[in-house]
Amino acid sequence: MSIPTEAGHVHQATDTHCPYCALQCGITLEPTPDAGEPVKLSGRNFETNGGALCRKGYSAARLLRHAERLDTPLLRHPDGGFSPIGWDEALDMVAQRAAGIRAKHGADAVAVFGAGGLTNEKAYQLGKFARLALGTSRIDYNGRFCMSSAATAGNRAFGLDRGLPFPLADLDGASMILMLGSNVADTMPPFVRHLEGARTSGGLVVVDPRRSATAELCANGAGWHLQPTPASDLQLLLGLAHVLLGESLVDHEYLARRTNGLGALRSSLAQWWPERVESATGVPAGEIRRTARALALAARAAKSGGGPVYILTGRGVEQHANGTDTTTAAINLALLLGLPGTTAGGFGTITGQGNGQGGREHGQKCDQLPGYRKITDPAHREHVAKVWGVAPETIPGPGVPATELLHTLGRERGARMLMVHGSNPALSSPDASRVIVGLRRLDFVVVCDFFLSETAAEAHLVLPVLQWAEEEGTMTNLEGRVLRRRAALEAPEMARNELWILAELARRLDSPGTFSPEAREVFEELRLASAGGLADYSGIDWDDLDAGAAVYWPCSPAQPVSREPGRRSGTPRLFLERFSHPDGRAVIVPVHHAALPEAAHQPGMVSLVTGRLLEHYQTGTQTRRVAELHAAAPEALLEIHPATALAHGIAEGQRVALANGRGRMVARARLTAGIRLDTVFLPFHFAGANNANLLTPALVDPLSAMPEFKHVPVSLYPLGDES
Ligand SMILES: Nc1nc2c(c(=O)[nH]1)N[C@H]1C(S)=C(S)[C@@H](COP(=O)(O)OP(=O)(O)OC[C@H]3O[C@@H](n4cnc5c(=O)[nH]c(N)nc54)[C@H](O)[C@@H]3O)O[C@H]1N2
Ligand SMILES: Nc1nc2c(c(=O)[nH]1)N[C@H]1C(S)=C(S)[C@@H](COP(=O)(O)OP(=O)(O)OC[C@H]3O[C@@H](n4cnc5c(=O)[nH]c(N)nc54)[C@H](O)[C@@H]3O)O[C@H]1N2
Ligand code: SF4
Ligand SMILES: [Mo]
Repeated sequence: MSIPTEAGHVHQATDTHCPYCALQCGITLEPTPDAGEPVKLSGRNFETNGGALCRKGYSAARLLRHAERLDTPLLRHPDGGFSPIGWDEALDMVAQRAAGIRAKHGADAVAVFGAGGLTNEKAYQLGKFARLALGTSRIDYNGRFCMSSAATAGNRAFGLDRGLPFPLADLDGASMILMLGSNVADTMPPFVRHLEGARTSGGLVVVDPRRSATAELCANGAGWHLQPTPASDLQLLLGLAHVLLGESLVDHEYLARRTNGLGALRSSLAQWWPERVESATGVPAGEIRRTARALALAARAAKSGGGPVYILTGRGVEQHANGTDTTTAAINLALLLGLPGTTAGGFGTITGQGNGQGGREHGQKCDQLPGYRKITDPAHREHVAKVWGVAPETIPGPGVPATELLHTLGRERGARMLMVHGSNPALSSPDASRVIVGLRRLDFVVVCDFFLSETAAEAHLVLPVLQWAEEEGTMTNLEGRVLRRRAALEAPEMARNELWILAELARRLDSPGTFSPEAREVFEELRLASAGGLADYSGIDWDDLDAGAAVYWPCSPAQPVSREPGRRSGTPRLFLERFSHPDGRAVIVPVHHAALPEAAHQPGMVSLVTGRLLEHYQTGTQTRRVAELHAAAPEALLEIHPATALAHGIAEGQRVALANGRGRMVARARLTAGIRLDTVFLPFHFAGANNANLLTPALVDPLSAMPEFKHVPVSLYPLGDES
């Protein structure tokens, strides 16, 4: 797009998608007769949302002309505080600082942090910019905190990671759905319509230590709720698999034909009989048997024409220091039932951020190049180098994953300069105070954002970028379907398109390769770079997407795309003939329970689990600025069982300090009998003393580098109102 010159208004209705989560609900933006709000936003009948929106999506347009919107580059002065500067000066400064720090400390002294909310084009361009313009290996992104363990498990089992390997609407007719650690009723409300089939059949089973809004959907015979102790899902899943094998309820024919590894799994399950699992998880042995038998019965019925059976995971089971193995145990269960890659059901993981799927394919991950290629594979490097017009040696090797990148900032082995695009790690990282200290030690921090996030507030330079309704691009939703994000109005005069910012910086840094400021041109290059890769976009045409074609990756030029409404193109359903490992088989990886290093509680401690509220998105940079959302959820509330509260001398509404070896935060008690006695819950949407990540450890999963966000031992201290 061209650089906007004046803040303008939309002149016609524009079909686009919600800026927030991976459901990517369809919306329409129309001109408003009164100038109070820049556009009128309404739900559009799109396959994932059927016209419905949640409160966040519905109010998203209120942020487009928000009073606190950043509208000029801001430079910090030595005494704190920011003053406006011009774009040329700002970009010259970034290039000079990057070049200077690189010359002095080496290319890896400059680090880049990206995000799963960026369009495919921005994610692609950011990875290319880091490798070519900065020459650094140090790029990673917030998806490490989100989808990394599920992605690692999917790659290991199936040879390919696409969150849902089938269209979401396939769930509609399900007879049974096992939902592990996902609270879609709050995190993706329009998703709930796709659970109706399973609920009608009495087959919705939700696994969550809390009686979440999603667990509530199991009431009145719609299914049942299993309430394990936090971080014990691995044992629960081993127990379910134990029952299937012990009672000969597995699909032997499928296992023989489509999988490897059953033998090793057998011995790994031997010790996990239901009574033992009950003592590890708190889930009654009878419930474990009932669930395993119901799954087997439903899977068998599905193969003779009954409704399909799905196993789905969310962050509750994935964001653990054993997240990859726990997700693997869920995949193993689905394989034992003979579901993945069939029309009788399957396994899926529910992607979180708006472009959490595309954001993990195009090369902003430290070990990855576009098209889901590996940065360590010589053939992969050669392909991408050719598209970029450079020698393969020009592309640096693998960098370090997010937690390591952020926790070494300004330290001996760490970066001296950081560029942040689309994330607020000062709030969202584990052990966040360590990140804030690191940011303050850096020689130079540049944050691109449209609000002064807590991370931007720590920057030397803040660059104002466009919001979703002002930019063109593509996004890939939770189903692997590629969508068009469309500009409906002009941006504030001094805000800039991030593609343009990266292109301007690359030019100033004399980067090899070309950097276009136009989304469509970047998309055309992304197609070439991804061609032949696992996430192949080469057959996806921008004009087809514009015309509303439903295209799912992989899509090569050999797969013609249809624009006919209701027709799906590319690969809506993966694995129907073969899995993506060379022999076409899925791999059953036996996984084992090991006590987590932090699991040992001291007397009086409880398990803190963290997660989300309906009203707020992530660190709340955006939703805390929407008046009605702020009014509905103004501060961090601590969900605690009345009996646990009583034991700690905590009353409803009282302020409580939560503390452990890393830090201390404060929240107001909200008593609820829906949570386990040994567990408390906090959202991570709030800042300052309300930040839940002051308590989370930098403990990461050895396979995926996913941090332990969902199980933290803490002590509780009731506070007086003034303390
Ligand atoms: N309103 C809202 N919606 C969002 C977002 C948001 O910030 N706000 N963010 C988006 C993003 S990026 C993501 S990743 C998704 C996340 O979507 P979800 O995965 O649905 O969200 P969470 O609330 O993080 O976790 C889900 C559930 O896991 C449970 N849980 C915690 N620990 C455990 C455990 O050890 N075992 C089990 N079985 N369950 C556990 C929690 O109690 C919680 O109810 O939401 C997306 N949608
Ligand atoms: N304790 C705990 N911590 C967690 C989690 C948890 O469950 N518990 N969940 C983790 C998960 S799943 C995730 S995804 C992360 C999310 O946490 P973050 O990565 O911090 O994500 P956001 O809060 O969405 O921050 C995005 C920022 O980028 C800005 N922004 C939005 N779009 C763009 C854009 O296109 N370009 C630029 N430059 N800026 C943009 C927004 O204004 C905002 O300031 O948090 C993780 N942290
Ligand atoms: S569910 Fe997700 S995509 Fe849909 S309106 Fe809400 S935040 Fe937006
Ligand atoms: Mo996420």
